Amino acid sequence: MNIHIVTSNQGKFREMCCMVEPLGHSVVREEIPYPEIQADTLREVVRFGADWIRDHDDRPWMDDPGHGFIIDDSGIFIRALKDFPGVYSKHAYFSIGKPGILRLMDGVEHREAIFRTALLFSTPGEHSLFEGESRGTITTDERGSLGFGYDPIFMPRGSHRTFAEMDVEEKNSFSHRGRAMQRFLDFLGGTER
Ligand code: ITT
Repeated sequence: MNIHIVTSNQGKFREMCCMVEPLGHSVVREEIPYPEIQADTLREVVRFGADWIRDHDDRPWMDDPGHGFIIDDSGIFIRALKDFPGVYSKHAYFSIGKPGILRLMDGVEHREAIFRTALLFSTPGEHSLFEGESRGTITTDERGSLGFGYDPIFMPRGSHRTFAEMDVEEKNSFSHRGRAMQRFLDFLGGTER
């Protein structure tokens, strides 16, 4: 399968490539700016985005059944903040950033959070949705320099290190995106068998 990963985020691309390439699929990154609607769920965001891309983009491979594209919308849902930033994760990242999140969590004892990914794979005539989540906690300070986004402040359950203290393979083994990708790859394996 030829897989086109539509993302502006190099970090996401690296994580997905790392899981897909060893299976022999060809992977390319596509910069197709699509509107990210403000919706209640990540699922709605990727469904709208994929429909929009199919309606507005006419790259030659779009109609080839041997080619499909992926879009991924992710967010971090912090229980003590009533699931904020959640679907607003991108906006929060560029406004208050990680320091702002840590300030909101100042003195908070119960620091549980869930990272979620909705990943949509689109081939001509079919959309398939895969989800993944990773439960963990928000740290009290930033730790680590790997990864991207909120990685330095999220520690998955079962580890004493943040995602930013893990290499790509290790993060994938714990992460929301790694789990959604695994579901996608299982699906792909099933359809190609
Ligand atoms: P796209 O072009 O693929 O949409 P994006 O960076 O806009 O890339 P999202 O809307 O899915 O991606 O992400 C919302 C925010 O959450 C954004 O600030 C990301 O940096 C951050 N984020 C997403 N996945 C993450 C992960 O695995 N680890 C840390 N931060 C993440």
